[in-house]
Amino acid sequence: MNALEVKIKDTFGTDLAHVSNEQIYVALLQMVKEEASKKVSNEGKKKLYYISAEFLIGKLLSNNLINLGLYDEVETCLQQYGKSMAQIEEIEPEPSLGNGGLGRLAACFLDSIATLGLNGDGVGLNYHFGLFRQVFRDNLQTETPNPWMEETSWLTKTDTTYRVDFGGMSLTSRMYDIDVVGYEGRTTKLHLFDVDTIDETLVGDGISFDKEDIAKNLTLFLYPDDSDEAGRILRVYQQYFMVSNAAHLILDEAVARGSNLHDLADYATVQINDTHPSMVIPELIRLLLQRGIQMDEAITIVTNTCAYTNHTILAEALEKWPSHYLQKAVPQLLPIIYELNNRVNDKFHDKSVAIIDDENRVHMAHMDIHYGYSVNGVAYLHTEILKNSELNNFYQIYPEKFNNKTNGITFRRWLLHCNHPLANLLTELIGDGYKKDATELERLAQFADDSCVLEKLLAVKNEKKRELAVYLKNTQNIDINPDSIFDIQIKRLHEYKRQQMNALYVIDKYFEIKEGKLPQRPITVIFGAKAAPAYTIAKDIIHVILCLQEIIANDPEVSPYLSVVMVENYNVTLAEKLIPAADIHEQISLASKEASGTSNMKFMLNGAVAIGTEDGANVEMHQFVGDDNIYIFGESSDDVIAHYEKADYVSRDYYEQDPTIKRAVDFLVSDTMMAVGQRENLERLYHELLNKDWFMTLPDFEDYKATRNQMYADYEDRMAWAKKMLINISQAGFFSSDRTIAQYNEDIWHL
Ligand code: 26Q
Repeated sequence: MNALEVKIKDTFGTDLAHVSNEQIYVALLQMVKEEASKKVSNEGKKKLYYISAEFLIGKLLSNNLINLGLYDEVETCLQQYGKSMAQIEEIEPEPSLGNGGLGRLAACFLDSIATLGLNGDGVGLNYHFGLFRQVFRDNLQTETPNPWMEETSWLTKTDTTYRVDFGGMSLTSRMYDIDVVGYEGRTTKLHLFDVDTIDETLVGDGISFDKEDIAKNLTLFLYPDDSDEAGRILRVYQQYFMVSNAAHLILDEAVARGSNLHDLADYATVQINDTHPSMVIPELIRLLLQRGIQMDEAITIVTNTCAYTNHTILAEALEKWPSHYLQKAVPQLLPIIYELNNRVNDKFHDKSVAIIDDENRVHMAHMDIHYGYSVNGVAYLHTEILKNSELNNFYQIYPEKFNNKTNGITFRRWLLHCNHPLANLLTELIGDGYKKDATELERLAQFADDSCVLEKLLAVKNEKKRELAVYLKNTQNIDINPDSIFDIQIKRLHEYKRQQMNALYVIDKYFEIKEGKLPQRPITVIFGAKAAPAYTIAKDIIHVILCLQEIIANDPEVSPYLSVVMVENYNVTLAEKLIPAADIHEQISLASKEASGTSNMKFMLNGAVAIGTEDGANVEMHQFVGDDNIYIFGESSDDVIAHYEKADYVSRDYYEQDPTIKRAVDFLVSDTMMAVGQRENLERLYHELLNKDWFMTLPDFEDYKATRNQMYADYEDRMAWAKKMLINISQAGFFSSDRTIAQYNEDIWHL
């Protein structure tokens, strides 16, 4: 009997032939937890604490089996009983403890920290409901709760508890752990803090809940973005709860490893993932004061311990908490924040670098930059923009603190787990060294003109496209034609990401087909995106896409050549199915706005070709693959930044001067759209594009259209296209999160 058979026998007293898939899942989960706990955890004198409000870990079963080296054995065993891992995976709920890129990055980083043997843990919150489940009704997004914790889950309850004080009350926390299994079985931990008093029955209609009783609701929900006004103060409670627990843990563990706290920076380093955990700075100072250290020294110690990562230049996403929020939720921190602010003001007579502004708002990023030892951006261009424009005043003061760490992705999940046929082909061609050293993918380049290899690559893509078609049919009752071009845009719905520009292209193509200008091959445009529940325009854009989906599907003139599909409830699990099946991926953010992007890297690794602006990590991808293997269009970030400075962009001019644009925009409020959509939503988006278009879709439209059409034409030379796919894969090695984490360690953490 192998390990799984033994486990089934021990747990259920019977054999594999007589248990349900649910029982197999439970047995495998327990087996993996036991195997993981037997592995050595990474150790060392100095330890990293990666604090993040989000860890979008996704399903863990297959990934952990792969990393433990057990996957093949389990799959073979299941197959003997007529079952497969794919069926068992379906049973696992996805822990969606993140919104998007930032949370998924944190999850990839933990995988790499474990794999590289670094002494580092993640610290976050144990949300009872992950990011809302998206349900489409009447072509509109609605939200329902998304539970993920079941009786048997990946969580292990620990005995670690702390008292966390808030204004007027205190709570007792509890730490839960998830083992993070790196490749070949090295482990670290993800610590998720919770309170025992959470009341899941508070949840009312949809995802609404009583926001008053903190003891009952503190960790109930992950915040779906920052546009929900009502819950902001609860967000402050959450953030403080997270960092206060982290700070206690950090100090206790450092002391246990031999620190006298004066030397804390030799024992601990804290990576602050965006500003959500920024209160860890004043909290650590507060705890050091309590333990008898003087203010001057406490500030120095903490400054030498904390490092900050910035993930955005969008002003509205930079957290500024009104001081009365902090006064209410965490009054004990305010005197410390005032002290930090006074020191800044005494030293620099420049309001733009103050921590507290004239409206009494606390700028979390400013605190991080003054009182941390490192500030990093997440792609080359992003870091340059931080240094030269957004944070230039800070860069002038602390040039030595600024550094770039271009994001990366874990190849275990985004290739080995999600694309077995491709991984097998790569192993056949270049051996399996690439699984540990991603730069070995470069060896693929020798096959760039080998038609036999290129055919195989196309066959793998074809297989994954067919698999996706079956999956979407079975799970969402969506029909797609696997012989069409799959052109995919998947990411949070945000105006700066410009899903609306993609939709305008679809409208234009619809008109062309109506006029008899037919595509050489059918095109399937696939979207996946959740909009923050309070982000009205984002929801309007989803509405437009769903309306287009319906109109085109029901139009026999158009549907043989074009189809639009918006998958429901886009999440990590769906990404793992969509990415391997993509021919083309859309990375079309307004230049300067996307800090990095990480799905771009996942698509590249899976042999899809990008259409994109020179934004975020696209810039580096372009440098790696060269002009022939990526389709770049649109205004440069410099020009975009200049438009904002001069405030000289008028969308109506483009609308009036370009009949193609006018035709597409007008269609939003046409009778055809009104017949399937809501007037209010459609008119609002129409007026938004006409009168504002803050993210400048119209000026880039013609270039976008021409570039995309060129791409479809080039797709017809199948060998030339396969070569582009191969070059993309061969150049993806740089975007491994193992490389990113090695650089964090080398330049920032020094573990
Ligand atoms: C802020 C305040 C209150 C409530 C929520 C928030 C909030 C939540 C999530 C603010 C921002 C986020 C998420 C940001 C994010 O995902 N940024 C992305 O980070 C990726 C990893 O670095 C980049 O690749 C993307 O470019 C960037 O958009």
